[in-house]
Amino acid sequence: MKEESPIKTLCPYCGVGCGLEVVPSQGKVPWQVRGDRAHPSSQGMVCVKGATVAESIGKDRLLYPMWRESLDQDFRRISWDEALEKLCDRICTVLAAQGPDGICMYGSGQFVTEDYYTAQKLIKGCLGTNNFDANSRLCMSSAVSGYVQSFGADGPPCCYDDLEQTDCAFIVGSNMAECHPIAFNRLRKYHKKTPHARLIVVDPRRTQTAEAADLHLPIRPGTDIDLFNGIAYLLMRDGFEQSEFIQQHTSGFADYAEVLRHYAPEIVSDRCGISIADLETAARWWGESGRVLSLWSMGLNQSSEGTAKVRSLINLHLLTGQIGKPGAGPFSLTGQPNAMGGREAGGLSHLLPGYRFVANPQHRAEVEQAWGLPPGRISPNPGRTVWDMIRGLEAGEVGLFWIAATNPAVSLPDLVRVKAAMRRSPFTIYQEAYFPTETAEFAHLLLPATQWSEKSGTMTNSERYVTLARSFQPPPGEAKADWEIFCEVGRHLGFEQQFPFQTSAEVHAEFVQFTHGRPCDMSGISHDRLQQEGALQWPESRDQESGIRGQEESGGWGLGLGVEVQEEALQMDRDLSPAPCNLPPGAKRLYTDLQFHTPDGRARFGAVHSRGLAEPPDPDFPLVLTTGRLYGHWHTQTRTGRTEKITQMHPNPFLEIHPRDAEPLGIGEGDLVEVRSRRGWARFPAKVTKAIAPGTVFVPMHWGTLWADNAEANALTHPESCPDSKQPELKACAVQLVPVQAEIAVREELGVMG
Ligand SMILES: Nc1nc2c(c(=O)[nH]1)N[C@H]1C(S)=C(S)[C@@H](COP(=O)(O)OP(=O)(O)OC[C@H]3O[C@@H](n4cnc5c(=O)[nH]c(N)nc54)[C@H](O)[C@@H]3O)O[C@H]1N2
Ligand SMILES: Nc1nc2c(c(=O)[nH]1)N[C@H]1C(S)=C(S)[C@@H](COP(=O)(O)OP(=O)(O)OC[C@H]3O[C@@H](n4cnc5c(=O)[nH]c(N)nc54)[C@H](O)[C@@H]3O)O[C@H]1N2
Ligand code: SF4
Ligand SMILES: [Mo]
Repeated sequence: MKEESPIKTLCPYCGVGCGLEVVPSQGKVPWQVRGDRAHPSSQGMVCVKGATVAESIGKDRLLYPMWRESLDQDFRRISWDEALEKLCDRICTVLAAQGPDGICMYGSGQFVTEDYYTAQKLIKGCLGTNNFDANSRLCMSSAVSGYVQSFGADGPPCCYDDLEQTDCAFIVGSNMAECHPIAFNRLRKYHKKTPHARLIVVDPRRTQTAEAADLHLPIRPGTDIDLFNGIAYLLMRDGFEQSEFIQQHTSGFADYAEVLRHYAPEIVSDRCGISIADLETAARWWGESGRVLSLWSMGLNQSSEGTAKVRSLINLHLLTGQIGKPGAGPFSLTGQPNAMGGREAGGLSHLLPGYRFVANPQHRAEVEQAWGLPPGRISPNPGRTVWDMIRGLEAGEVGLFWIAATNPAVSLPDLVRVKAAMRRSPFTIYQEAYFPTETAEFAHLLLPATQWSEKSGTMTNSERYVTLARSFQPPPGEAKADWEIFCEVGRHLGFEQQFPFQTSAEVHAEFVQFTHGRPCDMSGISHDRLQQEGALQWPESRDQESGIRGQEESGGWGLGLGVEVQEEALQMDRDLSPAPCNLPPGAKRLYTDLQFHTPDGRARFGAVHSRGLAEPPDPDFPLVLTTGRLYGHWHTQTRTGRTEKITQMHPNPFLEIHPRDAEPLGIGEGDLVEVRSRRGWARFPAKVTKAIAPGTVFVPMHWGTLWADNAEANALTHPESCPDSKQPELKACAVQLVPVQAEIAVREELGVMG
């Protein structure tokens, strides 16, 4: 029998963005999923998450809108009409009583770009508040602000081919083997067969990624800036700096060089907890390699100095001219499948579509005009970040809290405080694919969302490839795509003109106009082209694709963005406004011409010292807790907790602890340990291992209250954030450990039980 031609789509899990092929199956799961060999990023490979994604799609779905007056009541099913009525009534009430800033939406890097774009139009445009933030705040925002500060614009400049062309890969704060497995496969294969290529991994844990390294630097959590400055010190000492590059293409070198004087190897080795010899080796490998590629993710971003960490890493590239050529550059690995699309569509509270900024008057005017809204409708003030939303709930300043495609009752820091705040919310809407999830407990109105396989839309991966995720089966129950819900609400509120869309292709066609002439230009990309040609990489401008078509399409939009307008915008908002992009179409790498998006075209050194952890260990809380991911599970387990192969792979949460820390506390393998921070507690069986640096313990982030009792990583974490990116320090807080047996004995002795 001849096989039906497969449906081409995209893996909805991580930012590697693997292409998938789906074929109908007679088995228990009606679809069989495999890698798409034609996809440029993944070349036919998939990891366990992508391969098993179809299994959870049909389980425990939220099928109908559900409503309750207050959180102590049960939900009852209502119609979509009733749901829209209640939602829009509430919006009007809040607008009248509190003004637009009483409305908050918290979205997700798991939106397709079309969801993101319609949400921006509704919230920032029609309703006039910038209170839209996304879980990317917990994930990518330090990378965004680091790139913007160093290069004048966001956007990872590298591509996956660089993994196979580098002489030295420097992976820092990233467990690629488990979290970006297919990108890591490409690197590992190349590394194995290329004797001269070096792999350095910087991580307090000896992860699977570190296992593959030629050199593992198990630094103390939070000491990355010391390490980078220490490496730079040695690069300078040994004459590896590229003076010509520095002179012609950078600014701020003198201040940077001044900072570096304080980072002699003895000091750095002591702060980071690594040997001078290893530090020297790392610096020598960096200096001697013709092409150096750095790769990072949450170990840098999730920090109270995340932006400074990113900038200090980029500094090393600027010092040695390691950018704008194959196999080199600072490569931020994006976490979620469409965190990139979110940035392009303006999906953080300080952004507007097309890498624009709400603080820039020119940008606001362009967007207002294109949206057919009166001048001044878009607020000049950046909106609330997600943590400001939580604070707003505490203060009674939020009248409507709308959550979509994220599970904050597991994933936000300091959950005790978050849950108390969410309990105070007068009106919470939760737009979700599954029921139950932990966040449903805090919602008044549940809106059923379609997900992967049931909705069409685009996502951009870490290397700027845009892929169309296709719908190939009907929605369950009455579920609707997020973008459809946003459009319906918009129309219900009277914004018919702004929301004429019938298909996600139409939404996409409008969105890409906003990228024309911008650094993230994808105005030449359409659903049609993606269907026919497969994934396309930006920049991909309509001008290059077809000059004539471009002109026709831009008619009346006011978004042609003449260069003079750009220059003016730059004058008004120097730090925030990237210059127009003049790269060749489909450029695999950015900055090959060494022209950066800053007003003077130069990349900027950041002269920064480390401030250390926001909550360093002390005698009461002597250990640093770090948190992260496992290969099989995805975040809060809404899908992977419902996938047999994966729950077998990772049945339980656990605490990694070094024998040197375990012994004095009498903690043995498998013993239940209570972990306490200043904010909360949780319990985990101990995994005693030398794979973690002494003084540091690790727990996975995946177990919310639905999947285990008292094993929430975020019961312990704190919300202290990077001042620039507002990204919380989810990677480090101070904790104490108490073996549960000892705990019970003490309580018995004191006669207190419970
Ligand atoms: N299997 C799986 N893959 C995923 C996801 C998932 O849930 N499961 N989620 C996706 C998402 S959204 C994201 S954001 C990415 C995250 O991908 P990663 O960032 O690779 O994953 P994490 O485990 O959060 O953290 C990475 C490492 O940072 C280290 N670390 C902690 N503190 C420090 C420090 O101070 N300095 C340094 N250098 N390292 C430190 C931790 O020990 C950890 O090994 O993964 C994506 N891929
Ligand atoms: N301690 C600690 N906490 C962390 C982190 C950490 O490393 N440590 N990492 C942080 C990071 S980087 C991230 S990205 C976050 C992730 O945290 P969350 O965003 O809370 O995690 P997910 O489980 O991915 O939640 C996504 C939800 O969207 C639903 N969903 C899927 N598709 C759709 C759709 O198309 N529409 C709608 N409406 N819903 C859909 C899923 O069912 C799921 O409930 O966690 C953060 N929290
Ligand atoms: S590497 Fe990421 S995108 Fe690729 S199959 Fe695995 S989870 Fe999906
Ligand atoms: Mo993330």
